[in-house]
Amino acid sequence: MTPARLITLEGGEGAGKSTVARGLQARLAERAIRSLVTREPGGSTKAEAIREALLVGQVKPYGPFAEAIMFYAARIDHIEKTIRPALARGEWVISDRFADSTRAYQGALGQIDPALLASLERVALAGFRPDITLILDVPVEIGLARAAARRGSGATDRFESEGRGFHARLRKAYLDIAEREPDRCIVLDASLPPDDVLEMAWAAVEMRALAEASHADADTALP
Ligand code: Z5A
Repeated sequence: MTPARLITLEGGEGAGKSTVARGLQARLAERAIRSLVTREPGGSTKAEAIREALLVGQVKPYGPFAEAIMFYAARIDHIEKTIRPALARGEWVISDRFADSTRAYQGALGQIDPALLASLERVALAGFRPDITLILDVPVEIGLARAAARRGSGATDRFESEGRGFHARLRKAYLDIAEREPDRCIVLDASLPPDDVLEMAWAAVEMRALAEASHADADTALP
């Protein structure tokens, strides 16, 4: 049997993560693989409550490190209540954002020593990590234009309202993560049309997660 995998989708505003998440779930279903699409911040009852506070900017006055801690409080509940149980049931999990978002966003907001963020991640995750992370890379202007078009006349949230410089630092932060962890991360050109992005995402999942799963099956098969 194919072991369940945790796939995370990362990227800046309007990169197309939710679109790819739905597409990957459909592709997995064609292979008769059950999956759960979830998101961060959120994905469990308590984490969704924390999401609300974070996105309206209630934690902003306490500074980026306090925000990082709150993202981790939500993440711990999300892992325990949603992600681990789904993996234990044999369902693949596709999470729209995960720990790299804290590295990139709270890191890009500045003033946080990367070593401090890394310590927080180490303590909170205790080695738990995604099997594969797809980083949807899109030029800042394109991502912000997509997010604005989708939002219409609705209000921007805490992070959408940050300036262009922030979003440029964010993009670089994600590319740096991918460069440091090439075994886990794959960067996709998310400026292409949705169908092309999904094709690339699916090819990456087939190559990394499904191929590894087949090898694992072969390794454990009886002669
Ligand atoms: N945050 C943080 O700071 N620290 C953390 O640790 C975590 C999160 C976990 C969550 O916002 C915020 O929390 C986020 C980071 C911060 N910052 N903001 N803002 P959210 O969950 O509300 O939003 P988001 O994660 O940024 O996602 P998004 O803006 O909704 O975008 P998306 O999921 O990447 O894109 P989409 O919904 O799939 O597509 C957006 C639009 O573009 C939509 O109209 C699509 O039809 C269109 N689209 C999608 N793909 C394409 C392509 N390929 N071509 C053309 N148009 C496309």
